[in-house]
Amino acid sequence: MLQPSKTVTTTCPYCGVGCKLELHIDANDFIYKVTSPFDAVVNHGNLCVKGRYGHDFIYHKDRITTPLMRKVPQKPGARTQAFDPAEWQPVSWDEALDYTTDRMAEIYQRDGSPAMAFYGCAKATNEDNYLLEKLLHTQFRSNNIDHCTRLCHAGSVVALQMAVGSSAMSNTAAEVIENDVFIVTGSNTAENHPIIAIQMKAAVRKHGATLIVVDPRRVEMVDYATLWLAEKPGSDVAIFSAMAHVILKENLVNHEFVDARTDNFAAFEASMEKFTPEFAEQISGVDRNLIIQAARMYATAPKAAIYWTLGLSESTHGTDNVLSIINLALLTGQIGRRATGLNPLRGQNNVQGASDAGVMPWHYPGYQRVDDEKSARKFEAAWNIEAGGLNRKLGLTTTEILSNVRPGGVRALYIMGENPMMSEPNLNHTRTEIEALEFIAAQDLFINESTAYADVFLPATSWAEKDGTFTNTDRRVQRVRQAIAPRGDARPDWQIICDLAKRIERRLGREQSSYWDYTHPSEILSEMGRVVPEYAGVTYTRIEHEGLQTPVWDETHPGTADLFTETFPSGKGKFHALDYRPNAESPDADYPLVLNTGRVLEQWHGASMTRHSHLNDLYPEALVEIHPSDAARLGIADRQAVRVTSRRGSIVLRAKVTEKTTQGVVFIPFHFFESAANELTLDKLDPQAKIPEYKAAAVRVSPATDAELFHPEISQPRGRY
Ligand SMILES: Nc1nc2c(c(=O)[nH]1)N[C@H]1C(S)=C(S)[C@@H](COP(=O)(O)OP(=O)(O)OC[C@H]3O[C@@H](n4cnc5c(=O)[nH]c(N)nc54)[C@H](O)[C@@H]3O)O[C@H]1N2
Ligand SMILES: Nc1nc2c(c(=O)[nH]1)N[C@H]1C(S)=C(S)[C@@H](COP(=O)(O)OP(=O)(O)OC[C@H]3O[C@@H](n4cnc5c(=O)[nH]c(N)nc54)[C@H](O)[C@@H]3O)O[C@H]1N2
Ligand code: SF4
Ligand SMILES: [Mo]
Repeated sequence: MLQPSKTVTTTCPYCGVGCKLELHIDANDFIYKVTSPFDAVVNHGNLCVKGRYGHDFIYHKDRITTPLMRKVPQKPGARTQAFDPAEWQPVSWDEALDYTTDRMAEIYQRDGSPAMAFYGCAKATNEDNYLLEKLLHTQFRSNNIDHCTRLCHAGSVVALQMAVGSSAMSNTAAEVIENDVFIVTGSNTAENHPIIAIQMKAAVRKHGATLIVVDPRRVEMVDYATLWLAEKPGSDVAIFSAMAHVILKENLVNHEFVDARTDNFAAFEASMEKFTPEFAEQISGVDRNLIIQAARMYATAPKAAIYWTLGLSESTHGTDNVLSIINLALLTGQIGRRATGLNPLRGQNNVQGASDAGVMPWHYPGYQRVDDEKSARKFEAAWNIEAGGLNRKLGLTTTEILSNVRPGGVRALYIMGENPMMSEPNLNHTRTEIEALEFIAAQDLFINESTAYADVFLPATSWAEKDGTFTNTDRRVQRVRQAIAPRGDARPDWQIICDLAKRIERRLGREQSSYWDYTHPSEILSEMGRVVPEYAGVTYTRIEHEGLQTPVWDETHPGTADLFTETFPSGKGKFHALDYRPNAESPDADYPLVLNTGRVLEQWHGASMTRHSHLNDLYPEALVEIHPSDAARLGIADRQAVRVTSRRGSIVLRAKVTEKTTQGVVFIPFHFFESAANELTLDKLDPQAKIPEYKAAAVRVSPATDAELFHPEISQPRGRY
């Protein structure tokens, strides 16, 4: 019999929508029910299956709640992922932290700052992430820090910075119900931002908005669309530039906006000449008339907006893809007003916040460049570092960190809450790099495919066991509240980092320099607000009931729902001339199909959380979606085992024969270690944003047998449940 004991209001730890949760907790500290209040500004009481049912991972028996150390330290080149509990021993926090300090200090004193690298965590709070970058910057004087934003919206962030000088969503997600026309592209919104999708569906069905979907997959939002541009993967620059071509030719340009608020129009206009609808049709396979109609609808609507996710950004031309839609918004003036704008839907619950907090290799908190003398001095003063002490050299990005492991390169990796052995492209390459590391410290809730390689495991508390803040996709800083006691000896990330930082400081003879004596995360957020102007006015008192949308310039500022109403942070918005470039790998006779990878509603990335939850029962196995015409040609039946092979690797999984994917394209979710999609993807990067090509690899599919479904070559720490 459940004994209701208390209710705690907090924020969902899964996606960037940032829904408000009420956790109902019994006398045994068990969260037995999750609800949401109807007056919640983001989600109006709605929750998706993860927000409502996805929290039982906190109590899973596999959760690690004591610090662990390898009995025999791993050797570079001979690291193993096999998680044999007999090889580990539980130790005290003092022992684990002293050992981590010694190993990292030793490597730093021998090889210097290039040897050190950190991964931050978009699941953890702003406060946790702010301290993690402060630790690396101040103690190891390195900028080799990054997180999953690089694998996610890096193309969007770089393009938006180039064109408008800001990288977040320009408008508030809920404004979608006021749009007259909206474009959704490269986003499976119904599965990945389900509560925003509810609002999009209402925009169409209740408020009469017109939806245009541009996506190679027949995602659920297509059911609500007036136009579906079912393109070939990688053809976005051609499609969106052809729309610009039509707008220019038919003089649907917003000249007033272009004259007053933009730069570089002439070069852009000239580069659009070649993007005729005929040319775009040839590249994309989309009927030219659909492109022309889409252009007219978007340009002539009183209020039109663009929402996009990874289909644009996760590409070797991700920056160009996003520049092509920014060009459209500037050309038509569909930006800087309510219910318009450029809206990248951010993925993780706190990827916006971890980026704002400076867990990135080229920036301090608040996007202040590490190679800018003025900002380096500012942070030296704030963190009590001698003048010239901070490193001015741009650091390595996520994928670059795991491509530079060698003597003279990266030697030690500190992973706070990421799972690169599931999320990085071309896992065979990633595996070789991880195996060559000299030291790995992991701070997570679970042993996963990556933390299994570590020398030391520092058990962190989950979001339900700590205080802090998350910043959601529309820049809203919201409270996360401790609802239950930490499991076992687990500690909040911010406390682990402070404890470690003080030890490292002492070990390196930097006694009493930077400040690490916080008693509560609110003090950390205040410190962040003193160095990040956009957060200056965010305090725990002000966000007690509702979050505030950054920028919040001071303690009386009300927050900002819509950006760029008067001007862009860069002054004028900059048009960019574009050329079409194909994907890094195109299908050929040996590998005739395109592999598209992504997500399903019930699972989360490498699935450390969801496969330790009952959510796993809802979608327990990887399936490769294949179009009926391709399946018939290859002699593949629904649910039959098949082998999918690329130039990098090969996996076996069951087929799902469905028209959700288009002809010539197969889709695999990347959540399942036993048939990990990233064994197949390629680690080619966008030259500007350094984001990998996750959405297009050339593969072949052939029938396999059930006996081949198990992969002994992929060891499996989570094979135990
Ligand atoms: N259930 C669940 N929800 C999640 C997550 C999760 O793991 N599980 N992860 C979160 C995170 S971190 C993120 S970043 C978001 C991601 O959210 P989404 O980007 O919606 O996620 P994906 O499933 O990768 O879908 C990418 C979409 O891009 C399309 N696409 C592929 N190639 C192309 C192309 O060349 N052009 C265009 N225009 N489209 C293309 C695909 O068909 C697909 O519809 O989801 C967040 N929400
Ligand atoms: N093929 C392919 N690959 C992709 C993508 C794709 O579309 N296709 N998408 C990419 C994208 S967009 C993303 S965002 C990445 C995601 O890649 P990752 O960030 O590597 O994936 P997660 O599985 O979310 O890892 C989060 C880890 O944090 C832990 N964790 C949860 N809460 C906390 C906490 O409070 N503290 C600590 N210390 N740890 C915590 C979890 O247990 C988990 O192990 O994957 C990328 N990889
Ligand atoms: S939409 Fe996102 S934030 Fe809302 S309940 Fe679902 S996973 Fe959580
Ligand atoms: Mo992401």
